[in-house]
Amino acid sequence: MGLLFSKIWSYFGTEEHKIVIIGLDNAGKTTILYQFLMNEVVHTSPTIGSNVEEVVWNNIHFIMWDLGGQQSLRAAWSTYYCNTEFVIVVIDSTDRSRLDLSREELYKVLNNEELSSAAVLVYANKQDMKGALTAAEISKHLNLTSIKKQQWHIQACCALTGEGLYQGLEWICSQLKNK
Ligand SMILES: Nc1nc2c(ncn2[C@@H]2O[C@H](COP(=O)(O)OP(=O)(O)OP(=O)(O)O)[C@@H](O)[C@H]2O)c(=O)[nH]1
Ligand SMILES: [Mg+2]
Repeated sequence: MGLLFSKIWSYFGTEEHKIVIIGLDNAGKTTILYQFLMNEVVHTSPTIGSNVEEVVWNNIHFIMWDLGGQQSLRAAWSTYYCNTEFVIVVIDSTDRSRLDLSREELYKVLNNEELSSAAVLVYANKQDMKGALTAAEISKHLNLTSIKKQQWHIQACCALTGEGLYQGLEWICSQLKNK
């Protein structure tokens, strides 16, 4: 009965799926959140704490938590993980000098017990910029193929134009169908 009820509930699109968006400061997390919400580029300043918005796409409701990425704020990321179904990791594809740091932070996040069954979408953002690494290069640098516990996917994108963002969301939806 419980299962039937949850299927009907999800059919009517009122079930909410929690997403946390993480990544180093300046990666483009807040820009991505507001592209999803309003289909436009908003002026951002560094996030202190978090932003949370409900994004509805194809009748699927997502609660998206965009977390501030500055070093002093990263220790607080884990306080947001409870009941998280998806982790979006945003990488500034031009920020070569901090890719090692991004990798370190990524594996700290993925090793958290509360995220052991979450699925992971990596956005290789800022593809519009000269010298941006490709998604394949970023995948290699982050050693994504070593992720065994979680499902993962990498998507090239540009938060300013929105290019690639919905392909990423489509992957998330495909994971929901597999559940
Ligand atoms: N060229 C380019 N700039 C981008 C893109 N995405 C974001 N930016 C710019 O990058 C800067 C930082 O974007 P934010 O969205 O504030 O970054 P954030 O990850 O939320 O940063 P914190 O809140 O400090 O963690 C802003 O000036 C954005 O306009 C992109 O795809 N291309
Ligand atoms: Mg921000």
